Amino acid sequence: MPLVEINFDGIVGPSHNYAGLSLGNLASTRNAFQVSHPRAAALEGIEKMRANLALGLNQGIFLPHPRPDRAWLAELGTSIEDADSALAANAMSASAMWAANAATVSPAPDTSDGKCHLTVANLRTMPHRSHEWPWTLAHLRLAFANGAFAVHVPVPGVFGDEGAANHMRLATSHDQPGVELFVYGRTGGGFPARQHVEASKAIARFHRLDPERTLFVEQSPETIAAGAFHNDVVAVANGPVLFAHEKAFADRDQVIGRCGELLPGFELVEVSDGEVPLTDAITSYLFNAQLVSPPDGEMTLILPSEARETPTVWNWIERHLAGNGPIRRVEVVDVRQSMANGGGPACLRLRVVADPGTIDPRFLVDEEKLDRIAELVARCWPAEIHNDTLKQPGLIREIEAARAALLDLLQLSELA
Ligand code: SUG
Repeated sequence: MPLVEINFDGIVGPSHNYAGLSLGNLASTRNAFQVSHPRAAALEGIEKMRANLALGLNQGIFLPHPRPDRAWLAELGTSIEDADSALAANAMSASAMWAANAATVSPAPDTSDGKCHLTVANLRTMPHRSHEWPWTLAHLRLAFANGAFAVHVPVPGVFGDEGAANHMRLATSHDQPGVELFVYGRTGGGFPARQHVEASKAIARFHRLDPERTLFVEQSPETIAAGAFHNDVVAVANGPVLFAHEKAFADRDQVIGRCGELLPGFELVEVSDGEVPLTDAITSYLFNAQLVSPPDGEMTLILPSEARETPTVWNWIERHLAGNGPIRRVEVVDVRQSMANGGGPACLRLRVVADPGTIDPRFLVDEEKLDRIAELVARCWPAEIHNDTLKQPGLIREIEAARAALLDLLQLSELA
């Protein structure tokens, strides 16, 4: 079986809530303490996966992590019963749903040992995300146990790493050697720069990448200050195409020049600030789209519905489709519950280029498996969560039972 791209989506967990935990992520701050709808959120995510399957794409899943994270609270000398409300919110976050932050992935054609390398992200900048990695590692060690993969532990927490959200790959096609771009931020602005260049460099070494085909690119401080807390809020790549806002990178000309030199057939689809101001790009998540190559060959952009509701963005899309640019089709998906925490279609997925036959089939889905997961979600996920009830024993029991039922359904007791 040839190497294909598989999108692994994080199933939205039963504790999904709005706690305003991510400074610099404007949606998270804006929606702090709103009532969340975990059941609707998970069903939205499942519908997005169905849309991917309908395009003929391969689809995988990652599971919600145990919440509250009792082990993490114990490491802090407390428990969910005794923790104050701020710490309890950090232990209850369903943030592992944003699988783009799970790991950085370098497909086999790019690595000197011919393995697909994955490094789990340490996510150390935000306390509520800093305790995801042990469970992410457990997932990846199961899903990618085959010798075709090498799974690495996170780089030391002194250097922040947020995974694939700050990493892009350009290649003539998925199974050809690519050019990998690691995008980092410089500290010093009003909002945290969550990706450190030393973390990116360490990952490139562990992944045995060709230094000649690996670029370390600074994200423009202006975009971080405007609320683009990850590169994937202002740029996305697929095959030989880089789709980016003109302000995405600190040194735009150098990045574009190097990509052109390194990749024959490189195509830039750039959106100017005059066409779509940075603020519109960030609120609509135009670039936090999944840019994919379905088997019919029509490169497709999977956008959140907020993009259709933003006039500058939708006008740009209509103009692009009417012209002869590389993006030939647009699919609109409703992931509003995730968007309200700053997570668009691209945040919800981790891309892995691999032979599906080498992956533990429990982590792969088809329509029928999604039907069964959706039925369980509709039955077991809380309908809504008011942020001031996060410590209620009844809610916690419901959340823990929901996850246990999902592990049972998917026969993944190793993750209990
Ligand atoms: O890390 N939001 C996530 C959103 C992650 C989006 N991922 C990508 N861009 N790839 C974050 O900021 C909000 C949680 C809260 O406030 O309750 C949150 O964690």
